Amino acid sequence: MKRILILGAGGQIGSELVPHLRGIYGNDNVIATDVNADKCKHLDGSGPFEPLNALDGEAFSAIVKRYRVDAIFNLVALLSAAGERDPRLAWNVNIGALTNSLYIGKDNGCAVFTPSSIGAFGNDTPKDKTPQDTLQRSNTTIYGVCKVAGELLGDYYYHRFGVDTRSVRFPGLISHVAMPGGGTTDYAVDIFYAAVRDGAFTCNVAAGTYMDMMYMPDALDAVVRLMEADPARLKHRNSFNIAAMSFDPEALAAAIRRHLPAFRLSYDVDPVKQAIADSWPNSMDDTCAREEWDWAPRYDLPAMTAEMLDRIREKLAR
Ligand code: AKB
Repeated sequence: MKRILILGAGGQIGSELVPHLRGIYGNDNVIATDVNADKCKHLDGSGPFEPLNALDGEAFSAIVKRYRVDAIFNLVALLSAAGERDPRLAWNVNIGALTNSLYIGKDNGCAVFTPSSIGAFGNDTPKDKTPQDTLQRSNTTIYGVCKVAGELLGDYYYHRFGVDTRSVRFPGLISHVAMPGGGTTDYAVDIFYAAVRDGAFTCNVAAGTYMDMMYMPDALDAVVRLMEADPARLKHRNSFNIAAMSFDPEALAAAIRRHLPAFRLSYDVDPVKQAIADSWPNSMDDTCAREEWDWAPRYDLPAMTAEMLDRIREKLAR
């Protein structure tokens, strides 16, 4: 990868992936784009930015040609809970941005990275140590339907046109830079802000609900490692299970209490989010990612919790 275009640079992943990639590939070689320029203010001056609606294929294609892009990272998505509020919009945005990335990638010789998710699994998927290749037909969310379709589309463009498409199934991502929005796993970020600010949190997902989660530095590392992996080693492409930690709200609260012993957790369960969470795996088996491109997370629950609390304390103090 020499010239990378990021779609959705102002989102939860993009806000950290853009500076991370600029640190590796050089500021001028990472072109940030977002439909909402205001969300990218924090990137000001650090490298090129173009306002872009990824659904506008002509404008998208013109930017790819102008910057001679050779890798497109499509981070545009309406997340799981937000998708249920407007399924038609979720399909149009999630599949529209991916379709444009794939055909523009094909026409311009670009590799394409697009994240899939634990949301690609559904009610009849095996819940524990969910295998890499398994049942994905029982999906109950439009977000998940888009993710399954996206995985199939990515593999189709690889087999049919030779586009170098690669993807990971991200767990819930935990970060202290940009907030997630509209996801089912958002509680695992919100809880840290509430713990530092109020010493208490009301969780919208029930005790005993286990989901895979990952700290953002590991997610950024996964993207770079996968995109730099030797293609001859890849037996899979779209998408790899990757896992780092699996916990329920009680286990997360217990980890927070090691730093803030008085922290209180209560529940006000959101039935839409709970049904989504119940349909997702408790934990994924990521053996294929470990074997095919040396995936190895660095953060477990205690290490992530300690760092999140420190960073959020600093951030709120500022
Ligand atoms: C969501 O909760 O919708 C996302 C995801 C797991 O893909 N964070």
